[in-house]
Amino acid sequence: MNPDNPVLHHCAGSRSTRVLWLLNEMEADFTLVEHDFPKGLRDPDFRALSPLGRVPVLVDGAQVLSESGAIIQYLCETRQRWDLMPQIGDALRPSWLQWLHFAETLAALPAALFQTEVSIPEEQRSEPMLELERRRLDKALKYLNKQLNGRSYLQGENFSAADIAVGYSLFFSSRFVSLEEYPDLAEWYGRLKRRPAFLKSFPAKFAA
Ligand SMILES: N[C@@H](CCC(=O)N[C@@H](CS)C(=O)NCC(=O)O)C(=O)O
Repeated sequence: MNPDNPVLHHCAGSRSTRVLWLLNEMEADFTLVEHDFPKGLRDPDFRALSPLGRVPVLVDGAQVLSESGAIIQYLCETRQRWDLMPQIGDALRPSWLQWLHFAETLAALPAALFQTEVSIPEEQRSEPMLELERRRLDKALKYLNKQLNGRSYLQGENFSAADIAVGYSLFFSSRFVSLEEYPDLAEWYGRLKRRPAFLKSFPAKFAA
């Protein structure tokens, strides 16, 4: 373990996969610390790094960051990966930032469905609430599908870290919807899934 390397705290299949995928795209040197979900996140040593007990956490020297969007931007900036994030002044920068943050607008919807599934006994679940979240998810996916029409990636012909952020949200969403209903979205996701860094970052059962 090289003490100069950034350390990523990760749970398989969780939001920290965004950061793992980015580090793999960058072919960066890093140390991966894996935790069991959710039990491992209650560990006091981990809680000292992440007060909410959530992943990802990236420790890079004195910096400790725990929002996947912030970590993506931080890594692209500090590693000067302008192929993955447009620089200030680039015409694509504002829409790149918009996509980076849209990723969490989208992920919040499957997260609500997932939390209900794992934390609330069936008889206590609110069907109207679940139906509302499903409709909001469908609306967001239809929007994304439309944006991807005629494009290989979110910003045109070139892959960027925005595709990683939103691509993970689509992975999460696909647990609850069939992508057949969103053909342009499905094609884009198929393109992402063929990337070697994707295959390295997701558990094999999800990469198929
Ligand atoms: N907005 C945060 C969300 C982080 C998050 O909620 N991570 C989930 C895993 S996908 C987690 O650690 N949940 C544990 C918990 O809520 O106790 C990000 O994008 O990094």
